[in-house]
Amino acid sequence: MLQQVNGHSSNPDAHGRKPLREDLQEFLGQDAPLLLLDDLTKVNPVTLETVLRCLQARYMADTFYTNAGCTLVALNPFKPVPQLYSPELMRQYHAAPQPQKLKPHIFGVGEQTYRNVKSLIEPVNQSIVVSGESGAGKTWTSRCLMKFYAVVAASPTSWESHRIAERIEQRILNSNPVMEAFGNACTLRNNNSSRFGKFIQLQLNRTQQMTGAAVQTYLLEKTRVAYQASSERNFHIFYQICKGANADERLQWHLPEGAAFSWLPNPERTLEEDCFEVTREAMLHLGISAPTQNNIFKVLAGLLHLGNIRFADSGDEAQPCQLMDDAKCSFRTSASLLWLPEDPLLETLQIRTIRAGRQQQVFRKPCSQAECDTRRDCLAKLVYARLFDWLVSVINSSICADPNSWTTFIGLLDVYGFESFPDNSLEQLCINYANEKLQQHFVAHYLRAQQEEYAVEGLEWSFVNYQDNQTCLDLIEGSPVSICSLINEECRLNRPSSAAQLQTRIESALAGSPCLGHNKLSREPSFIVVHYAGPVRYHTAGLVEKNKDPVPPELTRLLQQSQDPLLKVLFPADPEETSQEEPSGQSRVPVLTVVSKFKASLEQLLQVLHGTTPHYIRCIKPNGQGRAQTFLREEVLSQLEACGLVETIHISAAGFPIRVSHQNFVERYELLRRLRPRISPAPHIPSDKGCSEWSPRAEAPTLQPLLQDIFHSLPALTRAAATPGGPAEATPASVHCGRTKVFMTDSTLELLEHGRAQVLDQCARCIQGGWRRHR
Ligand code: AOV
Ligand code: MG
Repeated sequence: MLQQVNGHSSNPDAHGRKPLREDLQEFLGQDAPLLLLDDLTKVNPVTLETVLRCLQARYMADTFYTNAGCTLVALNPFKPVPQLYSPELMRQYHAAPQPQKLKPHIFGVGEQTYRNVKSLIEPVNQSIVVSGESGAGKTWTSRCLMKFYAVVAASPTSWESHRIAERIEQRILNSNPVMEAFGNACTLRNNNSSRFGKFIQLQLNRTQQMTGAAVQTYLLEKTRVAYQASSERNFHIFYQICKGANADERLQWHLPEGAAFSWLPNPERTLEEDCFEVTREAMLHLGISAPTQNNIFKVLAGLLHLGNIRFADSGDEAQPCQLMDDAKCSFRTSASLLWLPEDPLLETLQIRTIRAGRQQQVFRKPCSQAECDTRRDCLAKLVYARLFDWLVSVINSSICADPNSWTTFIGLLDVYGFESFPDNSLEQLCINYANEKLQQHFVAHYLRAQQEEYAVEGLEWSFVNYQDNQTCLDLIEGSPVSICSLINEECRLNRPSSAAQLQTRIESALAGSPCLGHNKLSREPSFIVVHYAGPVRYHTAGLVEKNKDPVPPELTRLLQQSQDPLLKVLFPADPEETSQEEPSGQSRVPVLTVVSKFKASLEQLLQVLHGTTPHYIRCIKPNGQGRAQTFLREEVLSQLEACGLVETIHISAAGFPIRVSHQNFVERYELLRRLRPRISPAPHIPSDKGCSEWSPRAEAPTLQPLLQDIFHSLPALTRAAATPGGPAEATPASVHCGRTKVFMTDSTLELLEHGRAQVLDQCARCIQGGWRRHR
């Protein structure tokens, strides 16, 4: 409408809001260079376009951090910027009387978080949630924050005596290279992509010194051990041992120079993450001795050899598949490195045992070639996942403080961001589900912050009707029926069900949900979830099987026979195995599915987060190629959507996105007051508190009568607006006068502009009339 009034046209943004005319931008305070705007909520009005322009201007000027209300937006520089992370700068933020007045920076967030713990009489735990898509800089940011706390929260006196006497902060920092070596890999999106979620609690004592830390991990992508998408790689540690082992170790681990492993694709690519020495050194600092390390790497080499095992189809269903000739050597090497007896190993890979009937009779069934491969992969995944969990527990026991030595914590959350690929499966469902949960947490927090700002300005207004993403969460996890419950039920019933059946069940049982998208134009069975960050199509093929994550009990029993000291620890000979029975008619073992486990860990995480004051850092990748000085607007835009910044724009829009200083407001609309009798009869002073309630503490008392007068002309304007072609709707409650600013909705701005244009038009006609008379 503004464009009509002003004879200016441009396209609306994705949310139907139109860019403002240039003179209006000036009026709203946009004459300041975007570069100088440290806070995106100061771009006025907050639209995707203005937010993008501001971020781009800053990025091109090497300004990578920008506030967005209670969030910090971090653009990935994709180039070294050492001065941005120097200990001097850390100390500067730490020493600043008001760190929020310094330039936006992760150290500003870090310091604010740290002070929050400190300043309160009743200490409150804090958390920093770092999010963003793959390669956006989450892990980098969390690492920098850990370094920041290692500097500012270092304990000056306490020297720990573990196996190596050193500061606890150093040990905590050493957990990073170890976890990254075992849990990160090179993907299409990021050379050092984290394949697990991580929450680390930095534990502080009464004097706010860091005394320890505890790490919790989520959903390691263990399939990567046995399967890597083309152009991707396995976990870094495998390349590290193959490239970095010395001559002795090569002999011991059977890793001759240049050996080829099918689970080790793209070894020719050299990454800085391939440095074995860094990992070994860090492990040593964490108390993992050289012999234990040796044992770990020997087992990993055993897995690499296991990956080279191939079976030949026997051509007879009753006969087990045999090892291919060229795989026999790999088989023996693997058995010896894993210290497993050869015959049972081979038999476990070749033959399935099924227990059935009342007496649980055992049947033996030779596996097909594909089944043999699956069992081989499953064995590797099982070992790797347990090894990873064990490492995390060793790290925890090395860095965790005595419960009596800490009182508060700062939690750092580095989780996978929202994902949408052409082919999405259970992994993406879990990841996006986690993001929905975190988004809900964020929105609740953001609403609170907005509400606080209104309170400071003396506004009585509430976001009570704001819709968050609960409907989508109900679809995914709600009860009694949801996507998770339906997938779990398929697992529990243990019946053969096709991908198409699952699709039909989801579509019919959840048809009423507005977040279940219309599933047309898909040849493969799938369903669509409309997430806050956009719709995602999930393929149902293999979903149930992945959710079961079946581990044939024979595999666990086999590993319990290993003589290897590490495998003995990872697979203790415990008769109470938690792994699930293979489909055998009626399994009585309660099924703990991947989804149920993930849901439980997520709920636990959220419970922890709810007990903290959260701080948010949204990492943004300015381009997909990892190039410095390249800002691709479309890519950034989709991330702003995915990381929920657009949601904050929505929230702003749900309240009063237009904020104008009293002075500017009066200057622009004073003419409405003076010429009011020409548009309408003398105004009625509205009793609605939105228009008539004035704060006695308004900052500019001289402006108060003028403001009041303009406000009084609003009812007349509203009537004028009811004419065809006038602005759609504006109620008195859509404009409020705060202590320092006037707050209004888009429609009120339109209304005011409409009135102003009418007045100017009348003036012009008067002048013209006078001129004609004069002639
Ligand atoms: P991610 O954690 O968000 O992706 P990373 O933190 O691994 O992303 O960042 C990816 C790469 O971007 C790093 O390896 C650095 O090369 C570069 N980078 C990130 N932040 C900075 C910075 N502040 N300064 C310089 N370079 C940076 V993933 O874990 O894939 O979701 O699963
Ligand atoms: Mg990462």
